[in-house]
Amino acid sequence: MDNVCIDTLILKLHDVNAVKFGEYKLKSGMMTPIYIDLRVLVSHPALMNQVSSFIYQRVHDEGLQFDSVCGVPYTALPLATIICSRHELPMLIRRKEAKDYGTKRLVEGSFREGDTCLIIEDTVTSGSSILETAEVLYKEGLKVTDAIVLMDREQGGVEMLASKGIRLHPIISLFKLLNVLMAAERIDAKTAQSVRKFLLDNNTFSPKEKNGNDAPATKKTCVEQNLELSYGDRAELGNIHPLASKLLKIMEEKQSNLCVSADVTSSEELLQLAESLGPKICMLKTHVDILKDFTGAFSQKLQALAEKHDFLIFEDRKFADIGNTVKHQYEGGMYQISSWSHIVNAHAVPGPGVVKGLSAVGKPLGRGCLLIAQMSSQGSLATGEYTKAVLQMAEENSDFVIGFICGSKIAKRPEFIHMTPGVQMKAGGDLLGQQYTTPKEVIYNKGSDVIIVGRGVLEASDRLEAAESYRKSGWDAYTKRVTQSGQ
Ligand code: 5BU
Repeated sequence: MDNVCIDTLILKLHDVNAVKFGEYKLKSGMMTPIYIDLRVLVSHPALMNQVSSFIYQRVHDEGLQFDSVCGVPYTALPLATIICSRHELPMLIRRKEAKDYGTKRLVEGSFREGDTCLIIEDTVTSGSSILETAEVLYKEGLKVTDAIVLMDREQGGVEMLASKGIRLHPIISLFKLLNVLMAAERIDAKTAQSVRKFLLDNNTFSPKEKNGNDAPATKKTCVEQNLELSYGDRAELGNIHPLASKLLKIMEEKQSNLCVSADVTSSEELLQLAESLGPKICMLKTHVDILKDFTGAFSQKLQALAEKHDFLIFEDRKFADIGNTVKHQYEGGMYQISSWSHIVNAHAVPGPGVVKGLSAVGKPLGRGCLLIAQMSSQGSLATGEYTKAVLQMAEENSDFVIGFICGSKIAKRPEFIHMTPGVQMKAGGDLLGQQYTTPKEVIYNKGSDVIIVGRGVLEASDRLEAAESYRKSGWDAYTKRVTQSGQ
């Protein structure tokens, strides 16, 4: 079962209206912004066969052992029938109500006490329908250890059934479905995000039932299962720094993980860049000390453009002194960086004092800091144990540190943002040790979040066109990564 097949199946299900977006009521009475209606499958025999093949393939891949198969009535019943008929497996039918004549049996078909029955279901929300069917089977002396479901709404069904001793094997998860529909432009990012939020906020399983622990189950589950959260999902995480959340929202809304490094020497040129490239970027990086004509008025104009085009300003100051000194460097002097730059960065060389000093100034202003965990330059000493120590320093100061400058994803916590400089369309380098990697390599293969591009844009004959091609490249690599996660 390769990725392409699952993606195609998802699109076909969407084509036949088995997936609907709007306001719908679930069996439980809960309102939902996404509705899965697999009853329509009976009108599409080819699709019905494909779905049955996927289910059987999963049974096979998992190496499941059982004596008979039972589809949860009614939608999964024909699916179970196709599978059993095709593969000559004995099937059982669970009646919804016992007939009031004849045998009055609730389970039709032959079986022996102690036989294991595999359950097949079309959609799972809480898992209660599967449990109901399992309980009827238990009463007849049958065992149920596994269930296969085509669509898992990821609202706690897996956990609930596991707590009752049933392993649920989902074929398509709603998070995956949203990513595929978004990549195919069937739904927009906003819709996907609001559905994800609904799913995260409406987990039906309380672990309390099982072990007395009150912790909410769903948010953890996504991360534990190593499912890639979208930028939008990460923006909503409970522990996230407000500035990191803001940046991730901008990225999701503008479909841009591009930060342009505005390494120019005149304020006017920098402002022109901000005005023209603003719509394409999530962040503008500055080296304010290379400007020959910096003024307070310039920083105000830059802030106005950041507001207008909705991007953040990142002054690449690379603070690297004792806490007391960086405090002054950040707040005072002629640049007064803290007054206009949303984000700054720092080397971890001086130890945690550098973060404490910067935080004393920046935290009350809602600013954030990136720690330099790795550098793009050849022969950089920021590697191995040093990088690990930087990660540790970030963990201990996550009320101010929002992420890293790094070559690849180094932190598991989705609250941290990874930003990578040294990016051009072609791998290579310059004469002074800079090393370049491509947007696809950085975002798709290395798992970073933001590409930082300077000369790749600045030296292009058409800067706007170049920025757009970096934006598109970075965004395509991200959508591909998110779409393929969790499989
Ligand atoms: P380039 O023109 O894309 O090579 O510019 C890269 C920018 O990122 C430039 O402003 C550097 O100062 C900055 N940078 C970097 O290239 N590598 C690093 O490791 C860090 C910053 Br930290």
